[in-house]
Amino acid sequence: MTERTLVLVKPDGVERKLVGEVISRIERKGLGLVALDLRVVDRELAAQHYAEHDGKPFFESLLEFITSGPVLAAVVEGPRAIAAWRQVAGGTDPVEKATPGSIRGDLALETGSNLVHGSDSPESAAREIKLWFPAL
Ligand code: IDP
Repeated sequence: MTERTLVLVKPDGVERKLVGEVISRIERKGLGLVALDLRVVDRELAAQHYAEHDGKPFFESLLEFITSGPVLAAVVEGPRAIAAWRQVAGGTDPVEKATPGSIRGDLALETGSNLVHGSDSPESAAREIKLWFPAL
C-alpha cells in the first residue's frame, strides 16, 4: 500500500549543504520523490505547520528557526512511507533518541536544529501535504 509523507530539509540542512545527502538517503531507502520545492516560508505557513506546538516554550524559536532561510519541501512516496522516513530521519533528539545510521543520529547534535522533518501520521501527512503543496 503506497503512502505519502511530507519531508522537509530545514534551514540548518540547506545551510550545511545536506540536501543531496537527504535526497540520496530517501532514494536509497527505496522511497520515491513526488514533488520538490526549495523555498523560504513565511510565519503564517510555519505557524500552521507547527500548530500542534503552539503555546509550548520552544514554539517561538521553532518559528524563527524554520523561517530563517530556505527549506527544501518534498512529498515522498512508497510503502509505509511515513514510518520509513521517520526511521531514516531518526528520533527528535539527535543524541538521546536518534540512532546511528539515521540522518539525525549521524549528522545532528541539537533538538532545535535536527535537520529534517517528517509527518508523524496519515492525518498529519494529508494536512501537511495540502498546506505545502495545495496543487497536489
Ligand atoms: P519531530 O520533528 O521529530 O516530529 P516534534 O515533536 O513534532 O518532532 O517537534 C517538532 C520540532 O520541534 C522538532 O523537530 C524540533 O526541531 C522542535 N522541538 C521539539 N521539542 C523541542 C524541545 O523540547 N526543544 C526545542 N525544540 C524542540
